[in-house]
Amino acid sequence: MATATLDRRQALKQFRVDYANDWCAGCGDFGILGALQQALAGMGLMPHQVVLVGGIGCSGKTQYYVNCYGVHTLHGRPLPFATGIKLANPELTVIIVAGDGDGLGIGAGHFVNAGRRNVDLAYLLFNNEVYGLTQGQGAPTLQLGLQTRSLVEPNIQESVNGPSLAYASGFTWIGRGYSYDVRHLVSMITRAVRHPGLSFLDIVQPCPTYNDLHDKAWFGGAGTDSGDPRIYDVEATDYDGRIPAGADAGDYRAKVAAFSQKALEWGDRIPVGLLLERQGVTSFGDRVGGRLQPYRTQPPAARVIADESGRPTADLSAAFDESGVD
Ligand SMILES: Cc1ncc(C[n+]2csc(CCOP(=O)(O)OP(=O)(O)O)c2C)c(N)n1
Ligand code: SF4
Ligand SMILES: [Mg+2]
Repeated sequence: MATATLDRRQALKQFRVDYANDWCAGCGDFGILGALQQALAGMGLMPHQVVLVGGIGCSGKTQYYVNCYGVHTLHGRPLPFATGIKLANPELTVIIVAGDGDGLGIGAGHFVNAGRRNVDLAYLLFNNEVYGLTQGQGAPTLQLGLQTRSLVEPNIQESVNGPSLAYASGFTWIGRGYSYDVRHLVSMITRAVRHPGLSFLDIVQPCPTYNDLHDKAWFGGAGTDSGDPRIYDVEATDYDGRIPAGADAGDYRAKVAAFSQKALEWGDRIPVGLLLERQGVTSFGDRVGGRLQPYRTQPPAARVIADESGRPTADLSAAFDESGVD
């Protein structure tokens, strides 16, 4: 059925599944799941146009709970899978759903190198500061000295700042959302997906089972002098993280300096919203298309590679000629 013929409720329903979900009651993952389904429906996408690529973790089960294509990859490896899927079939909307351990621990090398390529993907990082699935070890986003429920002693390692690493690696869109503010998160996921390049959405996601320090009450302002919510919308202030294409070096540096402050702001105030957008950077698909002429009109997924009997039909002579192989 064409999207245009569906009302909002029907559009959302087509991304829902009717089988059991085994996340713990009250987990922040539920807010992300609901926001993701709403965002996909709101963009007018159909399930066959979307691929969710999950890592390993509680977060890595998300693709089972959305009715669309999904791949459950190895721990830390969703980015290489997603890169291949997008390059093979650029028409697909490809979204990574992965934990902070998956993306910034074991998968950190892929994270950095994906940034260099600026593939048109959206990376949704489920940031709960713990390894939820394996019972609460400290994740790379857990700050030095914090002791969450499963740790026998306070965390002995420094944390990784996801937005800063994303910028340093080359991600061209960097934002943050909060899993218990679903309305705002829908808009952030939508913007991350629509960005024509690699986007990183740091989603602050309480894990009520293993992260007993940063729970809903803490994000809501418990323990601050003012009692105000820690989470605030940075775009409701005079902060503007957009860097237009062709910005001069001085403007660029000023934007990045302001971004660095926001990226590191964590404690009594935690900004959500768009933190940085480098506009007009070519995507990896554009670069490949500029080099391999048939790619734009005939990406791998659109090519006929075998006849009806399964015999290969690919003509590799041009590639051999170009490479000088006889
Ligand atoms: C190669 C490999 N090493 C370790 C593991 C064990 N393991 C499974 S999930 C996980 C961490 C999950 O944490 P995170 O990515 O933060 O996801 P969350 O469960 O918090 O959503 C680990 C270490 C594994 N599955 N594969
Ligand atoms: S362990 Fe934590 S992250 Fe995993 S499902 Fe339970 S509450 Fe959610
Ligand atoms: Mg985690």
